[in-house]
Amino acid sequence: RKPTLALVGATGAVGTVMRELVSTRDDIWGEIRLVASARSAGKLLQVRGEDVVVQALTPEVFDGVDIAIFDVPDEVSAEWVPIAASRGPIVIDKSGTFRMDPDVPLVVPEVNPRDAFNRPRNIISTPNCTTLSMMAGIGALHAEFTLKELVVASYQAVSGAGVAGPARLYDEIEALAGDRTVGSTVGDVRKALANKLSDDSPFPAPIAFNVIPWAGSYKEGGWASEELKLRNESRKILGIPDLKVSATCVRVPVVTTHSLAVHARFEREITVADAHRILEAAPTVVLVDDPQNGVWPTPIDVVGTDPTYIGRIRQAVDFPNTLDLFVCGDNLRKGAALNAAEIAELVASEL
Ligand code: 11C
Repeated sequence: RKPTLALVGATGAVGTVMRELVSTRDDIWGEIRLVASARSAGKLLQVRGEDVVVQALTPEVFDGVDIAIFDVPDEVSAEWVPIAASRGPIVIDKSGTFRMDPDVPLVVPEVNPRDAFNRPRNIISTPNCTTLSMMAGIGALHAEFTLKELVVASYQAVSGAGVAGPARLYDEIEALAGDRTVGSTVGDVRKALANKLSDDSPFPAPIAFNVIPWAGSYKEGGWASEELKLRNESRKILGIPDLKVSATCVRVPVVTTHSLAVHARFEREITVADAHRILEAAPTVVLVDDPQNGVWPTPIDVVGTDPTYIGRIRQAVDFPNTLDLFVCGDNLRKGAALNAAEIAELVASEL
């Protein structure tokens, strides 16, 4: 019998990519059940070229399900993931709710696949898209050179904030288009937007023509939740509890694909040639690193694809054993849906 898969949050930004992925990857699934809030129940959505009726989130919807992938807000996961897990399926949860629970593995198949098979709560978490964007590459470098410190600046796409993110960016661009002076005096972008759009935005400042040094919610000490997630999740996935990590997360006017500037210190000397050799051999990493010829990864050149792209690899001049590099990864694919699909395929192999 082929396993039954439930996709919870099937109508969201990640859910949409999830349906596309299960329709195009190796078809190991029997029934694929689509689940969403009561508001979306009854809708028809396509999976594997067929219309499937969306079912409402209820305890019974998990009966007979082998694996359930959740991509819903943290508070919905907090309530419903334990209910689902208690009714049988292995639950793969994309929310932040269970990631740091010691009884819930946090899995990136390229880095710590074995952790997926030790899951006391029947739950596996999948990391934040910002963390995930660099994990395959950093994990491969760590396996040979032992990572000691990470300093990261992110350049995060608006779709990280869900479907409302791109909607807002497009609205703002449309509202500002045509005025070739806007962006040249203090307050002119805010004023132009206030005249044309409601201030109901998923972002705390205008995102068109701008960058915003904030992603997520406020945490003690002035940290944004994304920055602490990147630190704590990297430590757990890599299995380095005392890894030194510091991050600044920034939202940029890119639709999809997160980028990260990474400053990584290792236990011993590592050269650019070492990094090239390791990353070229990493199956899900694409090395795009020929700066003399203008070759490096950019978000618009990688969006919609599965790998992590790495370039601009330099040996830090003033910091021993340290590389600086630039990573791009589609935040909805490897950053979210793809990692969950890969975990599902991994655990399905034991069913
Ligand atoms: C963003 N990384 O770009 C976030 C979205 O913990 O899974 C995902 C939040 C999370 O806004």
